Amino acid sequence: MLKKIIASVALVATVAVSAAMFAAYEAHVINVTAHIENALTVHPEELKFGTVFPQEYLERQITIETSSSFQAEEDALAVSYVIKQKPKCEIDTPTDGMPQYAPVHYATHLCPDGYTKMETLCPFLSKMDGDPEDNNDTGHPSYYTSYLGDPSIPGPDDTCRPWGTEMLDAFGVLNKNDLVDLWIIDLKVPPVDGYVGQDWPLTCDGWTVPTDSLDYGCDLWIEVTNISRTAVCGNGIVEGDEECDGCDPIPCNIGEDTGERTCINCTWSECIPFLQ
Ligand SMILES: [Ca+2]
Ligand SMILES: [Ca+2]
Ligand SMILES: [Ca+2]
Repeated sequence: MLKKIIASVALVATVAVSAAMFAAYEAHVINVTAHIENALTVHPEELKFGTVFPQEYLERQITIETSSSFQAEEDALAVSYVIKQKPKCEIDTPTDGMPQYAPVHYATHLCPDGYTKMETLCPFLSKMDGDPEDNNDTGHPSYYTSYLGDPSIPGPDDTCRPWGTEMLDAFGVLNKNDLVDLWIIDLKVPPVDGYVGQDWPLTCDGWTVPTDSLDYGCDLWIEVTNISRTAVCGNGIVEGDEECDGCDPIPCNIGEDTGERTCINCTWSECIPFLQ
């Protein structure tokens, strides 16, 4: 009995010691919070081409701009994004209150329960830079190139890129000097399998849709890939504390002499007079 008591006392003592070894006598609290806002606004949220017919050529526009909260954030300099094309899902049995369409799951690319992937419109859409002046976006042209420059009038000299080549993503950048990007999304309507007319160019063989009288769909996903808060010298954009970036020299005067300042490491050099 005595032995037992000693054993349990010893046990309690051990526990008490180890508790003392890990006791905290001082605490500091770092508050971690984040207010999350979207960096981009996209208009419109839906592009409807409606009922279309083979050989028609239609264009729609979308704008992608920095959100007002991004613009208000002084040290947020640039947003990079990608425009991807993904399958579109349509409801199996229309029910009141349920949307007819749904996007695929962002990671698995599967449709939600009760929805099925539509026949795809994706390969027939282009994503073209509608405002190339900003010089920082890369679009992806249509599968169809019109020899005469007017895709609505097909001719035998028109060409298509090889069938089955993947439609690549488009890439865009917005910054404090480039707040809105304009993109042109075009649809050159292909013929239906089994109804291809003689003027559909030979290189466009295979560029068809499987069935007549059917809704085709495609979702454009605009995904932010990077937010930059640091000025990058050499990217051609004057950001943050930069005075210049990759631009031509500017004229200047020293007394009666004229000269120029050059952009060195994103700062203007002193005024260097021209040699007489
Ligand atoms: Ca642009
Ligand atoms: Ca841009
Ligand atoms: Ca820069």
